[in-house]
Amino acid sequence: MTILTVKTNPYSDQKPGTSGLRKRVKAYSQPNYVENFIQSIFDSLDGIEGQTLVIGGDGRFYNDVAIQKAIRIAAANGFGRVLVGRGGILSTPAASHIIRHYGAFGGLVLSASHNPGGPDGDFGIKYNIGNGGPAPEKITDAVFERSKVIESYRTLDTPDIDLDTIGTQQVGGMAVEIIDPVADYAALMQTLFDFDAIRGMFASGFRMTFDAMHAVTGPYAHAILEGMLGAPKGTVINGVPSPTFNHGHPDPNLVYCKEMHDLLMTPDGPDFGAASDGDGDRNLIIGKNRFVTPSDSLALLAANAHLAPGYRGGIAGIARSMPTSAAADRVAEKLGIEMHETPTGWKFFGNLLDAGRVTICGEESAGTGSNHVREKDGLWAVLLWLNILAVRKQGVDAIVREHWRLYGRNYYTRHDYEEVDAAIANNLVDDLRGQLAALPGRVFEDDLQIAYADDFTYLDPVDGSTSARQGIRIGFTDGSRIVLRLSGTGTVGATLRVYLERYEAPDGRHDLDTQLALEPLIGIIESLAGIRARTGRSEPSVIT
Ligand code: G16
Repeated sequence: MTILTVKTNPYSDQKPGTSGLRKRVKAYSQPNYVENFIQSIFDSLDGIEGQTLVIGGDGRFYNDVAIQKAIRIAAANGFGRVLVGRGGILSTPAASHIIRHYGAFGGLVLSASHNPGGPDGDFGIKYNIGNGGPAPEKITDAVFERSKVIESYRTLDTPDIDLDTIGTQQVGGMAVEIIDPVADYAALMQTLFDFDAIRGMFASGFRMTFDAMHAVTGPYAHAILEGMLGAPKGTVINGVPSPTFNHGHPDPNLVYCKEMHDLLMTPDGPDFGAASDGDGDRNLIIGKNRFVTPSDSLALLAANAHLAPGYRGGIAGIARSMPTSAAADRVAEKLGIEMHETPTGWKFFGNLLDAGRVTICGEESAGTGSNHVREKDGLWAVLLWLNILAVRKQGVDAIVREHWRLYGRNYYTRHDYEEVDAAIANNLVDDLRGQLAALPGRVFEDDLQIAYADDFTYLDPVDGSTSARQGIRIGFTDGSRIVLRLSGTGTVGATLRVYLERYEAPDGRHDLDTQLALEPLIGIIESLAGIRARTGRSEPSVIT
């Protein structure tokens, strides 16, 4: 088969963000946009000849088109084998597992995560390395540099591959294996959790709703929850992946899962509600009358992980992204294990996990996971919660309250200002950065005194690399904290994120309304940064 070398012109905007290159489908549909980016990835890797590559995505609009292109370019660049999820489907954590399980060189994950899909929605491509995790900055920086000067890409002139039939086909000299997207992942879950105990809980009448949001976790949740664990049919809702997510927004938060949240707050509602996002790596956890914030969920899962067979020997350490609340730090302290604070982005956990220094990681952005893969994992979090509920024989609310009585409560919220003019957002951050040196010592209402103010720089303790300018932190003497940073996953304008946290000791008040508890901090950041005045917004677009 003749390899075609096709001339192309570089694009200047193929800089991977927090998690791969996310753009509007319209941007991805430009001539050679996909080809340029994938060729730039392959050009930035050494030793791909004859290797195995995993390809899969969340099934969103354009997935099918991009996968066919990716297969041809992989074949023309000398890969020996690609493993593709049937129908082009692989959840992000399943892709991570498949890369590790089959010893692949790496993988292409086609997803824009929780962003909306469809012709007017978003698409994304992310490269994961052989440990199953997102490529570190060293690689994503090289890909961006390459994309700015690329002059040609390699491909083959072959018909489309049938993605729907399990088995092996040949594209040029490369084998294309279409594999079951669920089986290997489900088998892994079975090794980690006490399926008998969870099955018993369902058999004794425990009721749950899992909202797959018309996205990738549908097939996984049907197979594991309703199939292997015996949850009644109908437990999984919106379980058929749709290219547009049924015209919805597959972000498992209290805005887009409001109906489920409200149901959980009623006396007749189910005992447990959960959801996952577009590509299956995020999670939402709601108990009867109790929403669990992602930061609290991380702390609770870490404190109770030993109740699941996969973690019975204890956990080595915990890592959380910088804006995530410090609730997990208190658990690590009590357990006497390592605690790490990393920049936003799952890629920063990879080295710590590979080095065996941490077992459980989590982020305020609804992501938790462990060393079983190198991505956050929505269904994993749901299954660990189920395992804990089955063993402790208590409801979510009781478990959360008990945790606060033991460790104290970190009130926490995030205010997002979406699609803000990028210049305004950048100026706002720059101006705040300019004030940082003068802030320590300043006292505000409620005796809130600033202890430190900086722009977070991360020093990776494993490979010694540093990542600067990862978000502004303003810490107070009582443990309260304000963090402000710009999102790296938005596709239009800038998204300003403000993270607010206040600590209440074990014997303090744990029943306050979160927004009220954080009101003084909301006032302080407004007075320092002037968000509302400068953006012209009277309130955040999303509060989580
Ligand atoms: C991605 C990253 C996460 C990050 C989140 C939000 O998640 O993998 O590590 O916390 O984006 O990032 P940002 O605040 O920069 O928008 P996902 O689920 O979108 O892949």
